[in-house]
Amino acid sequence: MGCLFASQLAISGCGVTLLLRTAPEDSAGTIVLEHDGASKQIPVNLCQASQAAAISHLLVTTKAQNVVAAIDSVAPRLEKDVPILLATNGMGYLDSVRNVLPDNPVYCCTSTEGAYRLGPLHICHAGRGKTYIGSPESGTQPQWLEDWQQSCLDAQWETRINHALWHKLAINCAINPLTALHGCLNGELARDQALIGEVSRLCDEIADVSLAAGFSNTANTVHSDVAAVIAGTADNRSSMLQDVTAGRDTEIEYITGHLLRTAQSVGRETPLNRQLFEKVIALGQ
Ligand code: KPL
Repeated sequence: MGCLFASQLAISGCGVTLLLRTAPEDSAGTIVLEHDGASKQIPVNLCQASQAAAISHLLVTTKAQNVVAAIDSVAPRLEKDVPILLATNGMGYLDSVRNVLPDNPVYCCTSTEGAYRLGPLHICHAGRGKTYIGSPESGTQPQWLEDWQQSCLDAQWETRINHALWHKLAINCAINPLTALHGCLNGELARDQALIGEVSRLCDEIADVSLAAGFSNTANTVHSDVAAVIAGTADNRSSMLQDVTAGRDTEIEYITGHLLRTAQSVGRETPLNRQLFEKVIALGQ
């Protein structure tokens, strides 16, 4: 997603620098973007994060568990007014971000754009979607959003971004742990009778917590929305399955973990989600 956003912003004329963990061989880089059978080369600047010059806007597209370390690595180059946009799966990292950056305006984003990685700085833009950007702490629409809206991204301001993030989290809670544990494509969750039952029971728990936590829209639609996402992404390997297969840390702490913490704070029981959480944690040990 980082390469997709960077390439679209660069195409529309924004100066874009990709901040990397390690030093690039050359500071002039190229993102290769495949879309609709055509291949485009988009020039961008490359720089090791720890060597970055002053940053005017920071977009973070790391895995949830790496958000704070990524911000920490550039914190000395961030003036207090630099906006930070977090485009990361899951929820529950905002307090840790605030420990590092107490003053900066922080925004969150969730997107239905479809993109996957073909290699380093090489992506396929598989399907167009919408990108919702908002302030989790009740800020107002910033001017830089116009840069996003002038690009090919269909970006819009979302006043209730926490609801949009929770809705995405609910879908990820129902799909990602099961696919990671069973090593199956998303579509298998709608084909296997036992898995169909598990998805439904997960959604019952998620709906219950959503209602108690004030996310009634998600509570009302989670069963049908999860079914629609499973059908629409039937051939996908979920991001959690990909992490498990590659031996990487998963985002479980920020997906199901956040659901469990929320459930506890509103006094609801979520035994099946807890069981899956523990099993996914055990996979990484
Ligand atoms: O967001 C996803 C993920 O894999 O993280 C879904 C919607 C489940 C698509 O695979």
